[in-house]
Formats: sequence, structure tokens, C-alpha cells
Amino acid sequence: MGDLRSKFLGVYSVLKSELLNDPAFEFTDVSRQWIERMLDYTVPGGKLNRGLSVVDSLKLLKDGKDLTDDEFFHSSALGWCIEWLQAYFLVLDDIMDGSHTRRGQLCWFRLPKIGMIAVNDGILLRNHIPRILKKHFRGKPYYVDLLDLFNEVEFQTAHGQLIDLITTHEGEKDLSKYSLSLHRRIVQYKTAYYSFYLPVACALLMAGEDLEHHTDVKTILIEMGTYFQVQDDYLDCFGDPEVIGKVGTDIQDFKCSWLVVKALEIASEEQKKLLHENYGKDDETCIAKVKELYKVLDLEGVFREYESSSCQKLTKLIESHSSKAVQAVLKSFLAKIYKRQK
Ligand code: GPP
Ligand code: MG
Ligand code: MG
Ligand code: MG
Repeated sequence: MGDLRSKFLGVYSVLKSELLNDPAFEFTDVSRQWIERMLDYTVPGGKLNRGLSVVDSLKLLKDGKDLTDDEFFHSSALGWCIEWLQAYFLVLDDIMDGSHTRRGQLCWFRLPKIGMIAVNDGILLRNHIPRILKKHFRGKPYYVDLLDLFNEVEFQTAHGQLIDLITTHEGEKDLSKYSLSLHRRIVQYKTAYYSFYLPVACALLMAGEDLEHHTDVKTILIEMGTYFQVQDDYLDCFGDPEVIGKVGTDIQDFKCSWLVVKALEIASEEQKKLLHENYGKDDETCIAKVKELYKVLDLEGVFREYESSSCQKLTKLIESHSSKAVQAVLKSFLAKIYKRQK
């Protein structure tokens, strides 16, 4: 496994050096150094689950047969395109959410002399993806489908991010509009498509499949992605910042988090009043009061129950799929995230 990771990181170095020598731009030493530093800081430091899943999934779709060197390189390159997409989203998301840390270090825009140049860095990260695809996939029969897939998923994610942001609108803080169905809509679009559907869809395209024939796989992956974002919402408050590598901001940001939705479902009138008074305020005392209420309501227990029932539901869905190879892909994905601590 460690070996796979280091081989995968080897592909990152190749892609990075190609991008730093892209003939479409006349690089100076200074601009090249900027991008290299920015890439090393924002792209490879995460869990790499999304990227590695393309490689794993392709292998499972080939009934477990070892990948050729060429298949390994290309599935890794697609995996890295997803990691690039993720880096682009996170650089911008951290600005929008006012976050401080990410992956155990300061958010990119928080570094000295970076600031809002990070917005342009986000745009550069996003633009690296079609450069990688053009260089390595232009001649493939699935090239157009690949471009289309990345475009569609980015479109969905940006709209998910939009609803995540506009539901928190300053001046109209209204918890009564927060519901499980609104939460579902937000997380499906902002997280599930790019984190779950995209890696498997990339592997399916490489395996010569037509994505239109796999809407059932998509449905299961979106369900899994929803579960993943509920975990993210839970960890935002209950996770160990040392382990998750970030300090949560959902309470002060007035996010439509799974935790606040569940709290509203089970709270008494008095507890609801406390939430209304303290949720969405960037003040340590207010944040502490909300966290205390979450403890009193035993949201940890509510989450653990959700986690096991979700896993059972997903396992049933997966086992009802007609292809054993696809089942293996989905099970491996689920195993990677079940009861994750980060
Ligand atoms: C995660 O939400 C969602 C994204 C990273 C998508 C961002 C999309 C853009 C178009 C910028 P989150 O804010 O809960 O993630 P985290 O907890 O990691 O900050
Ligand atoms: Mg966000
Ligand atoms: Mg965020
Ligand atoms: Mg979060």
C-alpha cells in the first residue's frame, strides 16, 4: 500500500514538471517557483483517497488483474486531476469559510504575501486540469467524455457551494429553514459528485464503459458521498483538530450542518431558543454554548447510530448491484471511509 502511494506520488512529480514547462506560457524563474511552491503546498498533502480510488477502481474493474504500466500511469494521472480539482476547491472554500487551518497547516491564503493571490492560484489549479487531460488523453476514445465529466461535476459542485453559502446569509439568520432535505441537497452537490462519483466515473471511462449505462452506480455513490459529508460535519465539531488537520468553523459560519439539523429535530423549545441565540456568532462563549447543547442532546450517539444504519443501507444497495466487479469497487470505497476519524 505504501508502495502504491509512493508510485502514485511519482506521477505527481511528472505532471508537476510538465505543467512548470508548459509551452503555452513563457515562465520566468519567479513565476515557476511560485507555482511549484503553491502546488506542493496545496495538492499532495491530503489523504489522497479520491485520487488513489481511480487506480483501485480500474484494477477492480479489470477483475483484479494487475494494471500495465501505462494503465497505472493514466489512472494515476486522472486521480491527480481529481486531487487538483480538490485543491482548487479547498483553496477557495477556505477563503469563503474563513478557515484557519487545513491538512495540519495554515490555509494557503493565510500565509504571508499570499492573501488574495490565492484566488488566482485557485484559478490556476483549475486550469491545470485540462492541460493534463490534453497532454495525456487527447488521443483516447473517451477524451471528450472525460472533459464533459469534469465540466459537469465542477458545475454541480459550484452550485452546491452556492447553496451552502447563501443559506447562511447574514442578516437573515433563520434556523427554521434548516432541514434534512436542505442539508441533503447541499451536500449531494457540494461534495458527493466530485468526491465519490467522479473517481469511479473516471475508472469506468478508462475501462471503456459508457457512463449512461451506470446511473445505478451513480445513485449509490451519491448516497455514499452524502454519508461522507455527514461525517465531515460531525468531525467539524467532534473531531480532533490534530487528526483532521483543520479547526471547524461550521457553528460560527451558521452552516446548515447535519449536527444543527439533528439538534433542531430533537431539542426542546428552550434548547431551540439557546440555538437561535448562539448559532452563527463568531464568539467563543456562543460557540461553547452550542457545543455544550450538542453534548447534552447526545449528538455523538445520534451520529453513531446514523453511521451504522447508513453503512448497512449502503451495503444492501451495493449487494443488489448486478456486477461483482462494480460491487467490489463500491465496497472498497465504503471500507475506506467507514468510521473514519479524519
Ligand atoms: C466541502 O465543504 C465542500 C467543498 C470543498 C466544495 C467547495 C466548492 C467550491 C466550488 C469552492 P466544507 O466547507 O464542509 O469542507 P471543509 O470542512 O473541508 O472546509
Ligand atoms: Mg465550505
Ligand atoms: Mg470549508
Ligand atoms: Mg466541513
